[in-house]
Amino acid sequence: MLLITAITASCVAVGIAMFKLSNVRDIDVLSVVSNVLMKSRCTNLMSRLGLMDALRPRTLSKVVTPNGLEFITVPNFKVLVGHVWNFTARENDVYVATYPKSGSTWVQEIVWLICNNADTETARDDFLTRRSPFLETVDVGDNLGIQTLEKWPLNSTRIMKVHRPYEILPADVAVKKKGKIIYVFRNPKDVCVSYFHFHDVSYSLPKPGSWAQFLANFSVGNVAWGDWFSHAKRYWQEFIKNPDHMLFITYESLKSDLRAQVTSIAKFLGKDLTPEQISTIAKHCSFASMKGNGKVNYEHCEDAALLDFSKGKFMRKGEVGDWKNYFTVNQSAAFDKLVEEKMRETEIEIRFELKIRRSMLEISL
Ligand code: PPS
Repeated sequence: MLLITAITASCVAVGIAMFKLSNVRDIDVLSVVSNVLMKSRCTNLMSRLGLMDALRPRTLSKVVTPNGLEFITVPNFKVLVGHVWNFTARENDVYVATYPKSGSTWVQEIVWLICNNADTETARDDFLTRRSPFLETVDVGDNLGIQTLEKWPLNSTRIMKVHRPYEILPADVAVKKKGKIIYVFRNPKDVCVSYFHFHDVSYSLPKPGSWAQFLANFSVGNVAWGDWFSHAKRYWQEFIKNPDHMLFITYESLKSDLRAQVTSIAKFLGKDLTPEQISTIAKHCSFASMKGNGKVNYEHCEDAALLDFSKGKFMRKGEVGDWKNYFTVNQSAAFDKLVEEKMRETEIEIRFELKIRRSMLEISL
């Protein structure tokens, strides 16, 4: 009798567990597993023993998105493609959209400050990855993703980072035009160099190979998040068609006149800032300031064994024109030709270097 009761109770327990598990989403499972590994310090230990490299993806994954597009991503992000497409957007959402390594962190911090009365004190109290989650990841430690965004209070502004191409943003955003998008564009030569280094630093990405190999892969879109050219072009088209829905800014203009760009982002978001607030934001968001700020420079991801800072820093150089230290004359000429061919039909002004105006030079002399 006791045995029968025990067997029945076990069957009921297994049944309940299976029912519950069948309702658990794959992204939540991924999040739980990642958090358990992190909290048990398993990944941390592996990182210290130099074993994390063994877990890096060797190849990229090609996924067909719910609207039938082919998208290149890293294996860990594969399960998220459909979830992001179905994400319920809100009118007061702000999406900081970029191709990787184009200045998302910079603009996330600027936007957060614009939306929070330039309160740098509060900003310095909490990680940017908690204040402005990444829509395309799951919640892992202090790096928040889609699950947190889904639960965010209705009356608060969700400022989030997104790297995916325009066509596969959440349908609510791409099709129904909910929320506002700020697209940050950066010249592709500097993007390629920054991305090359980041492939060494990030355990989620495959090793980059040699510079020549990486450049070849980048040129044909065989890298995570796909083809740079179509990414930039499609966002540009949206900006031309729907300037109320999207603002298009460049990394180079942020570098050359940060105050002016902060002002135009604030205007786009319908926020009034005083000249003092603009100065506060510009000062807080200079490269030197952000590089030394542990709440935005991703240092905590080293402790979480997500990034390997022995290979380089997240806030690496923050310059326009670093590509000149990597591209050979021939590589540069071939890439220029590609840019000319692929970007012909857009009017984006691509600045590969910042020209110092003569009058400015004279003033400073
Ligand atoms: S990511 O991983 O895709 O989200 O990276 P992302 O934040 O888009 O881009 C990282 C590059 O932006 C530089 N950066 C800055 N440059 C100038 N000023 C400020 N404040 C700033 N903050 C971040 C960062 O250094 C990366 O560029 P590189 O060329 O690698 O230095």
